[in-house]
Amino acid sequence: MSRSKRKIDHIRHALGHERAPYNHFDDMNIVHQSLARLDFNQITLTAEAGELKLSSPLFVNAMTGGGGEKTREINRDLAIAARETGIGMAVGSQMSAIKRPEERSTYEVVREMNPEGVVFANVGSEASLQQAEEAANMIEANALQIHINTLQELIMPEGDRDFTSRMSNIQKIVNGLDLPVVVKEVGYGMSMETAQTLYDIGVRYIDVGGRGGTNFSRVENLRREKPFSSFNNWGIPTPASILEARSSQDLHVFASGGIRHGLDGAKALVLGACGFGMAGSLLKVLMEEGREALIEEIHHIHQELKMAMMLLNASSPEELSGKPYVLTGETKAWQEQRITNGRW
Ligand code: FMN
Repeated sequence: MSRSKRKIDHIRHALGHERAPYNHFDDMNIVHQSLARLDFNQITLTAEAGELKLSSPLFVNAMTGGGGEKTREINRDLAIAARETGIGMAVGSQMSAIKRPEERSTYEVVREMNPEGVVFANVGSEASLQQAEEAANMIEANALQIHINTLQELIMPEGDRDFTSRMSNIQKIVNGLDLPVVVKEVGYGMSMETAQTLYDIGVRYIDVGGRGGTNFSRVENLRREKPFSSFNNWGIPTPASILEARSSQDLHVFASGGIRHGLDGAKALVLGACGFGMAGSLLKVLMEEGREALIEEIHHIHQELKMAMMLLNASSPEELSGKPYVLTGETKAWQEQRITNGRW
């Protein structure tokens, strides 16, 4: 199957696959505080993630490009929505444009539509430093994401099987690229061991990309004649993964995977994330209701986030970090069995 046909298939299956009604963010209750003392209109959403200055902790996470005109239109609309709402945006893997220059415009449109915005480039961990530089230059990126997606590759019949160069590739990019480099999962989450190993090779930004939203085991299984359904629930749920990553070294942790609304985003920030990405749910709004509806949805998410901040007396996203919460269910079990040296 061609790479561009695969991109379109991914979009169709990512939007179509069944999502569990339960999400691990439902295991987390932020403790309500009755004595609000802020002025709603003074609450700021500006956030800092290491060297990155963001006008909101929310960003559109990596999705597409490289699938011809359809993916160019999607990236154009996502970029316009990001510009109109002041949020960051990551493009999908640019390996296709590195291999086939005629696909470059499907990514370049993002910078054309949003000249001042924060934009993340995206490559796989098979990329060389030179390819990472090419991806970043293609869209004048402010940062680069390197995605790691081992299980997705294993389920994909045409997927990679040899990851022996992964660590050295990541290390070369982190050392050689003059931009923040975010290593990200795609829906399987990152453990404290993974976070520690990445820290040890110089990585300072990760996106935990946890389980709970778009499920690439399901997406790839829908494309297989004989699916590996036993792996459909593999992975670390996003809230548990934030706790795992934050219990380790001093990393800037972005949260993503199954964030449905501003309250889930606020919970991720309470757990110590410095920002949160949303992919599948934003794409669904764009594809089903159009660009204006997506802009309205992002404003709504910002309102929800500010409401949570108001309730917790947090005048900036950073101040949400460490606010009291109670965990139940499976997430409590993760915390009890895994977070032995946690800070929260
Ligand atoms: N992540 C990447 O790092 N690179 C990709 O090229 C990429 N392609 C994706 C394509 C689609 C259609 C979707 C829905 C997601 C893709 N992702 C990719 C993963 C997302 O960035 C994100 O990590 C994952 O979907 C979990 O977030 P969500 O539950 O909000 O969708």
